[in-house]
Amino acid sequence: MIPEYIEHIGIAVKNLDEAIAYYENVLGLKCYAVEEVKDQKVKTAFFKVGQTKIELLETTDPEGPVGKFIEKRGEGVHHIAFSVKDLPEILKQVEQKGVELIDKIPKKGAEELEIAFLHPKSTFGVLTEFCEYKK
Ligand code: CMX
Repeated sequence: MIPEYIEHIGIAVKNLDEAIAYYENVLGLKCYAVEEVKDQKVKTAFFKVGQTKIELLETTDPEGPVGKFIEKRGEGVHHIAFSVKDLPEILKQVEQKGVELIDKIPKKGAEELEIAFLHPKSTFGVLTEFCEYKK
């Protein structure tokens, strides 16, 4: 299993509009999409940096994963996402290697991606996402 590239880096923020303004006005990037992912209890904003994206994450629920993360650890890098081919098969392989999966079956993420997370306790403290375009 070799990830193709870093699809995105997820960054937890308290206020999406304020964070978007920073990425646009200071870094000069353009926010090309804002999307709510109900299943993940987040509102997301996307920027492209070459082939990789920055995904800003604002929680829509204090009890959601990003709400709890900000409460416990504050704003900052929340996860790293690798683009892969044949996500279901890769999840099986990774689990066989003793890594704890958060999602055994891929879910629908932002941007019509199929996504699945590995537990940060199994990945040296980095919440790791695999994602695959199905279209
Ligand atoms: N990165 C690294 N460590 C993290 C973490 C993160 N993003 N989120 C939580 N942790 C740590 C916690 O600090 C805690 O560590 P300690 O035990 O040392 O305190 C440990 O993981 C367990 O945390 P917890 O609070 O007991 O468990 P949670 O209920 O917060 O769940 C996690 C943590 C990772 C299982 C949960 O956040 C999850 O299922 N995440 C996957 C889904 C997700 O993050 N969705 C949002 C993004 C969606 C998108 O990109 O579209």
